[in-house]
Parts: sequence; C-alpha cells; structure tokens
Amino acid sequence: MSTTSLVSPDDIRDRFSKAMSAMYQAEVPQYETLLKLVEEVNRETLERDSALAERLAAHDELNRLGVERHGAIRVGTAEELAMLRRLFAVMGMHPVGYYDLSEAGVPVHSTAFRPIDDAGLSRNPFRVFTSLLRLELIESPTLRERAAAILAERDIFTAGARELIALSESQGGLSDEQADRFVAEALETFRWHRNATVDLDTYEALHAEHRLIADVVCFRGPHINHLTPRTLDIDEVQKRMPAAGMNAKDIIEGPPRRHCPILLRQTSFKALEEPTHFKGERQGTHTARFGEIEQRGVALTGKGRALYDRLLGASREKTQGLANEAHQQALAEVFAEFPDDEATLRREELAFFEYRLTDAGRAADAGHETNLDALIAQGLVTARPITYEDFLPVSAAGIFQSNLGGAQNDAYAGHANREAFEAALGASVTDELALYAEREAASKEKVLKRLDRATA
Ligand code: OOG
Ligand code: NI
Repeated sequence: MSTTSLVSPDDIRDRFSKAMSAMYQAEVPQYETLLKLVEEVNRETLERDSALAERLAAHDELNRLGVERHGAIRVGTAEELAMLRRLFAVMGMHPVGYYDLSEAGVPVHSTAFRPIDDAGLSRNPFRVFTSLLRLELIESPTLRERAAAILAERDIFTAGARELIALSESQGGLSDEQADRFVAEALETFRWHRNATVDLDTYEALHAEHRLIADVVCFRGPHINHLTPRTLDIDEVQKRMPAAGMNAKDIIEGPPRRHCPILLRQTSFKALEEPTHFKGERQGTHTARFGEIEQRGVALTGKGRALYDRLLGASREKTQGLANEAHQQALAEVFAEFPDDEATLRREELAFFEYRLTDAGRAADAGHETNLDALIAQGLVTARPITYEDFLPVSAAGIFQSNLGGAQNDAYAGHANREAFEAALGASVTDELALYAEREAASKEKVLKRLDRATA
C-alpha cells in the first residue's frame, strides 16, 4: 500500500476527540451545558481582552481553543493498559509523565497519553489521563483475588479495534476509511454501560474498600469519566456554574489567578449519581462521571516547579477548609513570592520559552550577537511562553477525591512505583520536562543559526 493513502495520526486523533466529545455530550447532558458556558466565557474574555486575543492568535492557540480538551479513564490490568498504549499510538498519543496518586490516598498510578510534537499539539492537543488500578494495595487477599478474577474475564476492546490497531502497526497507518472505522470501534471501549458485570453485594464490598475500585472492576469497560475543555477565565466559569445548574467542586485546584498564568488550574462539577443495573435483577446507583474545566499557563522548569511545589505545600495549612474565594486569596498571598512577569520568569529560568525571530530579526544584518537577552533587547528575537500540556498530581488527587466523595486511604501512601507502571505499560513514559527543554533548546538553536547565516 502506498503511504500517500494513509491519513495522519493527528487527523485520526482529531476525529476521535470530536467523536468522544459528541458521545459524552449525549451520555452526560450537563457536559453539554458546561461546554456552552465555557464557550460563552471564552468569547467574552477575548472580546474584553484584545491583547490576549492577539497573543493567542499569534501563538496558534486560538484555532485549537475550541477543540482542546482532555479526558480520563481508569483501567484494571496491565494487559488493558498495554493495549491502550497501542490504541492511542494509532492517534499519535504517547505516554508522557508518571503520576503517583497513592500519595494522595488513591490506589492508582497514571500517565497521560498525548501528542508530543509541535505540529500535533497545535492541531489538536487531546490528552487522556490514564490510571492503572493497583490491586496490590488492597489489604484483604479475598477482595484482591475477587477483583482480579472479575477483571480477568473482561475484554475492553472490540475485535474490530484489535484488528485495526494491528493493521495500523503493520502498514504504518490507516487509510481514510479505516480511520473512520477505527474511531467508531475505539469509541466502544470508552462508552458507559448501565449494566454492571457483578451483583450488588460484590459491588458494595469493593466500594467499601475504595469507591474507585468498584468503578474500575464492576463494569465492562473503562468508561470515560470526564472531559475537560480549556477556559480562558476559570474563576468566571466557577462563579457561573451554580446558576447553570452545576454542583461545582468546592475549590479551584492549582496555582492562584496570576498576570502570567503558570501550569494548570482546574475545577469540575461533581459526579452524577446514575441508575445502575446489577446482576440478580437489583437496581442501584453508581457515581463516577463528571465534567471538568482547565485553564493552562506556561510550563515550568525543574527550578520553577520546585518553587511551585514549595509554595503549594506552604499554602496548605493557610487554605485548609476555606471556601473558594478566601482560599484563592490566601493562595495568592503565598504565591506573591513567585515572579509574575515574563521577563523575570525567563531570566530566572523558572519557565520554558520558545524563541522566534521578529520581522526585524529576519531582515537583520547586524553583528554576530549570540546573547539572546541582547537580541531580545534589540528587538530581533521574541520569547513566548510554552504552554503546559501535562497534569499535576496534587490537583489530580483533588479532582479524584471530590468525585469519589472525598474517599482517601492513607495506607496507600508512599508507594510510587514507576518501574511497575512501565512494565505494565510495556514501554517507558517520556519525561515531560525533557520535552519542554528540548523544544526551548531547539528554538534557541534555530534562531541563532538563522541570525548567524544572515550576518555571515
Ligand atoms: C482522573 C483525575 C485526574 C486531572 O485532570 O487531573 C484528572 C480521574 O478521576 O480518573 O483528570
Ligand atoms: Ni481531568
């Protein structure tokens, strides 16, 4: 087969993320309401703040804003995780980052499947936060074995999905028609099933150990548990959620509101109680699915991240038990120590930037200047913040907990095990910091090379 007839993985991901969003809107009508609210606030924000609109347009962020989102799933076995890795690879999504949630009392560890190159990110940055249940952390051997036996019986992939994944691997991609079939088949894995695979007693026993275990073990597949559009003003969306009929999470996770946004701020509407049919003709309910919103800022370097982690830790006591507004206020006071202008963030190497030549830079025939600060001062080069494309473990734990009724088990803590996760995945996860650093370094090199040629 000639390669020209294959569609790009970016294109398949774009189709898949749209199909997933349509499915979730049909399954969870509140998510549709959330999308409308986010669109409305984004529109108002861009109208009010033309500088922001111009910046986003110049950074190719405006065109992806409407399609940008992430989702999350939870799987039960190494085989499921390894197959998902192959499924996501068809769409140009690769495992980035390792997140240990045991630290926060949730018995999972996770990665994010996402595009990694610039072109893929700007086309559609769809990411899926994927967690693997850690049965080994369940204390009761009977319950552990019962859960493992139930999981061993299910196949979360359709035969069609398995075939198309293998086909994509052997021919190096999919044709247009195969891609459409792949999207339809892959979607089946993430669909909600109102029929549990177990009886109510089993469900309740697993639920009593941890609500998340029941969520992963008792259903036919890893239903998508939320989708998350990107907002330009998370404080405003949080404020408007109740009037739109949504039960908003108590506080916004992540850093406070800032002039130069950093990393990621997130909030959600709480999971809905949904009627569920159990074996033995028993009716019950299950609470798992919710909607989330996120506001993204610049990616931080290791140094910036250490400062973020330290300040977040320092804020914990001061924000404990506060309602969102007071919480944000207290957080902002602690974060006053974090520089809030692009020049300082760059100079102190707290955040990652991408360097580009300005029009003047492209026309330059000035000397052999290699100092980027000097080139910026001369107006030949600009530095723009690189958007953070990943997740935050403390925030993720907050999102998990608010949707698990605050369930937390401290006995799970202290069990980070990246090697075990990678063994289950069948691959190593890419270090997210290295990706941003490479992008920054490559942009620097390109700019200096161009100037060097211009001045040679
Ligand atoms: C995942 C929660 C984490 C995020 O945005 O940090 C997450 C889950 O509840 O399965 O999605
Ligand atoms: Ni999320």
